[in-house]
Amino acid sequence: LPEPDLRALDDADVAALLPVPGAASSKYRRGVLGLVAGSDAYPGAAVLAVGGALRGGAGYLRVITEGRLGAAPGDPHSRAADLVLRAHPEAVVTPIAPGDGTAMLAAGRVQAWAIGPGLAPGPPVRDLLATLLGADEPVVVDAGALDPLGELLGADPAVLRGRSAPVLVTPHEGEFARLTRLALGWDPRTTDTELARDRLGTVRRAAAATGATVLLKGARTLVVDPAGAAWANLTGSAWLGSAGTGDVLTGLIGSLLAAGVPATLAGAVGAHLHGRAAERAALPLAASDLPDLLPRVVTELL
Ligand code: NPW
Ligand code: AMP
Ligand code: MG
Repeated sequence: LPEPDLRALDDADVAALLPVPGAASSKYRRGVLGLVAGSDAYPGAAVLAVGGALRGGAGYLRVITEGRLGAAPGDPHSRAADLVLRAHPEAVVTPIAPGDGTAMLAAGRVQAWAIGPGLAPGPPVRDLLATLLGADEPVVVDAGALDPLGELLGADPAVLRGRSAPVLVTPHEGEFARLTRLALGWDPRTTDTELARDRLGTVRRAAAATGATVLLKGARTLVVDPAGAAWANLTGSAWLGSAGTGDVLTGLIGSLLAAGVPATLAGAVGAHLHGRAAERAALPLAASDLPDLLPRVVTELL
């Protein structure tokens, strides 16, 4: 690696960091993840994120989808919830009205949150996110929750500094440019040039300025915490560039956070496992193959 201060995890490191249940474990102690994902427009993103979370080892998965609280099965306002339950009956799913943070927080015992896959960016998601940031669990923010986070940071640059638990953002390059424009006023065209010139330095500046741990996805995924500690991911392949793979990663990282893995390592371990799953996929890979491949990857590691 060209940068001396850039670390990378190997399989042995990841094996040592993976949460493994012990005799005193229970579904609650292994980690309860609250996953806010999926809408009428993008129900599939919730299914993919749930797959990543379950195969990331979450002990208990609470899924909040955008719809309408109390919507009966078959109601269009429970579309994402219906699909998730059909694919993953072990998930506990609640459709809520867009922006209804009270209903969301009523989900008990949540130890970490993941928010964004398949959500429509806008004021309702911004309100949900503000509610989560006001609580004190670690949060992974992706996809439709990234612009809302950028707006919250733009309005109050210290919004993440007051909380004791970390926030991990997982943008692709397009989302990174939008997030840094909204949060920090960076010009998106300059950001693209800067990323090409000095990817690590640019992500470091974003992490330091926002107070979030930043996982920038792409052919060379980097994870950088606000203090500048940085990991490069060495697994995966260009076959990952297909719709929905990032949604799987978000659920996977969320479950690691819920199990107590520190944010930056949860990002690095999640990216490593996600990439290994991609390396084992039959080609061309589809995002929904990845959760099914994670058990082989983890079994081989442990
Ligand atoms: P361009 O084309 O390069 O000029 P968006 P999204 C730019 C959900 N999904 N990778 C690019 O600009 C997600 O969870 C649901 C990608 C483009 O204009 C989100 O909620 C699925 N884009 C929602 O869809 C499966 C890059 O950014 C823009 C880029 C939207 O997510 C699919 C795209 O960003 C999807 O996961 C890069 N490296 N670099 C489902 N089955 O339910 C620049 N761009 O508009 O946020 O779109 O990533 O598809
Ligand atoms: P998303 O854009 O949110 O669906 O996330 C895409 C996922 O695919 C991330 O994990 C990226 O790191 C990965 N990915 C996309 N393009 C490539 C590439 N060319 N090489 C390796 N990984 C990629
Ligand atoms: Mg995505």
